[in-house]
Amino acid sequence: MKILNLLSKFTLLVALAFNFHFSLSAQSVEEGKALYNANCTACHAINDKVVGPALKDVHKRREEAWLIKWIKNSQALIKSGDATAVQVYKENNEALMTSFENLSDNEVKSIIAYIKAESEAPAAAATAAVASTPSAGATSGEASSSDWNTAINWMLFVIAIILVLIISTVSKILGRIGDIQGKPIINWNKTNSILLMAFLIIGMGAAFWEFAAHSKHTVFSSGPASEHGGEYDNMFMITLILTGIVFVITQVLLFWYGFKYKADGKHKALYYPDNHKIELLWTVIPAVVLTVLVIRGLMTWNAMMYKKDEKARNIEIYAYQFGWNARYAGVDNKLGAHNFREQGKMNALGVDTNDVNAYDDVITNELHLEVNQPVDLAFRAKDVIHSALLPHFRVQMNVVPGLPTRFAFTPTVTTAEMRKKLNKPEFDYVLLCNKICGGAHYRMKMKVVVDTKADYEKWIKSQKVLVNKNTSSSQAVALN
Ligand code: HEC
Ligand SMILES: [Cu+2]
Repeated sequence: MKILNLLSKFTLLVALAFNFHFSLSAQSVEEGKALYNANCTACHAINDKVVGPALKDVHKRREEAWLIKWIKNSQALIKSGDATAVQVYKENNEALMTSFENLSDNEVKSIIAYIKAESEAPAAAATAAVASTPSAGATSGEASSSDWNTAINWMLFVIAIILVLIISTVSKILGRIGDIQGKPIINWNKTNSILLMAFLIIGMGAAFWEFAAHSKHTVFSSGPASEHGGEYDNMFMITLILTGIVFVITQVLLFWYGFKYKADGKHKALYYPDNHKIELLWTVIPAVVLTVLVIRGLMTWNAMMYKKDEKARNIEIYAYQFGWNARYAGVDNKLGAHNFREQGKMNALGVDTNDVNAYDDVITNELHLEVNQPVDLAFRAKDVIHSALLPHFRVQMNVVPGLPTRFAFTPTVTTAEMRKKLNKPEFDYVLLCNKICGGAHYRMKMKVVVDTKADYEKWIKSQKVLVNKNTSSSQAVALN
């Protein structure tokens, strides 16, 4: 009955996987709330003016299309001369709102759905309106489509449970009949041995097919975009090939012997207690291979981590739930000090504005790097442990609150070159979070651009420095 049990468990697993898939694609007030909390609460409240105006009933004041344009890039809308945008901007003393171009239209719509639900919640409950949001949202089209998905999920779940019950009942009945007849109806030894072979052939075939079909979609297919990346890829490939060979040999032997020595009375395995030579061989060979791999890895790691380049440009990468900032050290190439006590609405990174080194620092929402120019990234986390992953540059480093980490590297391929190479005009490098750090972890990413020297200089000049030299440090203007 083992196989049947396994089969029923598998069905359950498939049903659960579907469940997961559906809940990911459903977008709703819930999603809007998470996005709003992650991106907007620094400057907005529903009922009160904070940095930006109160957002209550904004869906009534403005058209949806206008809101999408505004939220994605308010500055562009203002510059286009849109009368409403210019007016809102003026009314708020020309304060800057962050652009959210990485949000999709649907994500913006779910934020609007959330604002709408909050606006309609009774005023008294508005501040603690968590419980009221789902029902209020059910009136909008998107929320009802997610209700639909939930219904389908439950149906799948019920079907899976019924299947499990049927399969286990049938196998019980067959077992009983076999008992009565004194001879099992299903020969499990034979069935299992055939299933073992089937598993080997299908599983191995699928693994190789997966490789052939999808490896071109991995980050390895684009080749490394950094100086140390080639060495990293070599290490990866050598390890993959060695373990791949061992994997194939051991799996084939394992399943083949299971098949060959099934208890059918014909094949009897040889009893072979021990052989020192063979034991020695299969201990020493893996030990030597692993030692070589590890030593080589350590050498690569040391070369990558402990080279100190005086010319390297200092950039701080700041991680918070849920986003990234980059802080450039400016002309002096010295990052100003920081202090968590200074963290506030207008100084999200808590930069110490009394430190002269901070005056020319530049804070951005995009990471621009100059091609062939070494950079030294210093990582800092505001809240929980994050992990900075720059897949195309083969860089990853944990970002831990209170524990400075760093990684120095040199990008070698500009964004434009990579777009041409991949034949993807919309390609962009990314910095992703690689630690499950909370509800909106999945969208914690920052666009990375590798520029030519001229483009980089143009870009950095267009950014505002943290503290205008003509104003006193206490009047610091933070950028984001
Ligand atoms: C850095 C602060 C900041 C952040 C973060 C921010 N906003 Fe704003 N927002 C503003 C300011 C300031 C204004 C007023 C217009 C201006 O001066 O640019 C504004 C205006 C708006 C308006 C127009 C209001 C009206 O009366 O028409 C909407 C809508 C809006 N924000 C939505 C959002 C949403 C949604 C988010 C989160 C995705 C967000 N904002 C994040 C600062 C911010
Ligand atoms: Cu994170």
